[in-house]
Amino acid sequence: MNTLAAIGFGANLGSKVSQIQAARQAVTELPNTVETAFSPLYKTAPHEASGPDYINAVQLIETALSAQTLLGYLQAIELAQGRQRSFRHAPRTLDLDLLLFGDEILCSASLTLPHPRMHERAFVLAPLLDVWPEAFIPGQGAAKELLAQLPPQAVELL
Ligand code: PH2
Ligand code: MG
Ligand code: MG
Repeated sequence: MNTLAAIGFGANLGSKVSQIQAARQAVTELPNTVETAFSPLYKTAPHEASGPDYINAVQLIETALSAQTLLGYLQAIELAQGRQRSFRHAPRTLDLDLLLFGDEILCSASLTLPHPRMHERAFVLAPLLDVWPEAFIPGQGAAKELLAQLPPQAVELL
């Protein structure tokens, strides 16, 4: 059975746009997975983090993979594109976050669904709404209303 999943893309080191494009292609090539939408790219100020501006985007996929298997693939793509894990929220060449996996709510050692901070992040909600205006975050509410309630964050179309 296929599940509709949302993946957040971020990069603030290196060739940010080409890294996001390469990662998009890599996700599209995962087994039993098809892309259904890819948002415009956004230039965003680091949120609760330091370093250069980010490029952010959101991809929707339909997949027959499990959430845990998909997460493993996303982490492998991050590593293949030079991701290093030095400290929390450190600048990175590529960050792929599993945001939503159907309407699953999950809290395991390796994966929390929905992504635990997505509802506070304009750099996630704005591109998510571009591709899915009715997006609903289980346990939080409608993405549109959540974005409207956030304090201003520097998020602009690239
Ligand atoms: N990711 C973070 C922390 N802060 N800020 C922006 N603008 N974009 C990000 O992708 C981002 C962030 C941790 O993953
Ligand atoms: Mg992240
Ligand atoms: Mg991440």
